[in-house]
Amino acid sequence: MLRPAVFAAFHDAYRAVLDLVVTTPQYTISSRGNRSREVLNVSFTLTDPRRRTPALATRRTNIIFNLAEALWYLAGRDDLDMIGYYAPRLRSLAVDGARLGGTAYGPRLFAPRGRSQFDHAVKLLTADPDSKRAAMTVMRPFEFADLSNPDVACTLAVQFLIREGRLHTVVFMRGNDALLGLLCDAFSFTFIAEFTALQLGVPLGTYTHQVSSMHVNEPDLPRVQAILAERTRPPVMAPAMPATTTWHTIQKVLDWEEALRANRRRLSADAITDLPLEPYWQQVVLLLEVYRQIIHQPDVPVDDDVLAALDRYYRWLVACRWPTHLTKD
Ligand code: 5HM
Repeated sequence: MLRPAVFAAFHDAYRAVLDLVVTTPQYTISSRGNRSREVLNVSFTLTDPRRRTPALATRRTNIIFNLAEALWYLAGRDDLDMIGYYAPRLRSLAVDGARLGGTAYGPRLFAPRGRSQFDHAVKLLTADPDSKRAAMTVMRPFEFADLSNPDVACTLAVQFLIREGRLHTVVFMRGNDALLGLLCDAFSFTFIAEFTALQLGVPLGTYTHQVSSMHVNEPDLPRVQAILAERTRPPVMAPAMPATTTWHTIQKVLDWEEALRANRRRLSADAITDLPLEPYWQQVVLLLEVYRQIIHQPDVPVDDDVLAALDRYYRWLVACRWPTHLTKD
């Protein structure tokens, strides 16, 4: 096969990759203290990149972290203040305790605003839609030279191509943890692809993910087996990002993110519907409110009205991830 395997939804690509790596690994490796099963040169194409979250109860997907990470990238940020709130485990990667290196793709892709690699890619494709040049590099030359660097970017590059009027995205990774990193990376890059298509004013095309070393760490094998054994059929949705979405929209959502993270604001289900945002983005802010309650009011169940205002699929994901924070009835 000379071309990547094709799937509609990430759910099926994810299960296929996990199955491949644990059932027929090519190698067992041990790098930086991690023993892993590995397959080289794994790639897949998604024909519907909006179906970016797997419907797997056993995976306990943190949809709020996924959204926050994509927003953190778009914001061009590298601070732990924001991303460490959603994923405390990332704190161990920050050499100075405040900023992330290779994991922070935002400064490499989206900063400075107006002159970023992303802005140049959009300009290039606007001027020359058939261009093969709109490739943004992420890993930097010599990034691995310091052997003690705990955080070397795993993504090599992100390329956009417009073909027959649709935006196709290709992501190249040197290595990917098939259980953990793959899910987060596919989420962020398909989200960024959808935002990019809107900025270019073209429909969203396919998303292709190409990885040199696809692996699962051995301690995670039981989790992977549980995921592969799952037969759940939960509600699935793939809402489209509204066509009105601009950098201004992202900034408004980021302003809410900051206020909720700092516990300076709180939102009732009614107040959410009054926000000057499309329902799609209101749902994102609502999820951030759910997380504010989980973190800042850990002893109180998440407000039932707020949960009821969530789209069914988001509510299902929240219930899988934080069952003890919901009322029992
Ligand atoms: O030794 P190495 O630098 O490859 O360890 C980092 C590991 O983090 C990668 O091999 C990969 O398993 C995981 N990772 C990922 O899957 C890391 C990042 C951060 O750039 C990522 N996806 N986005």
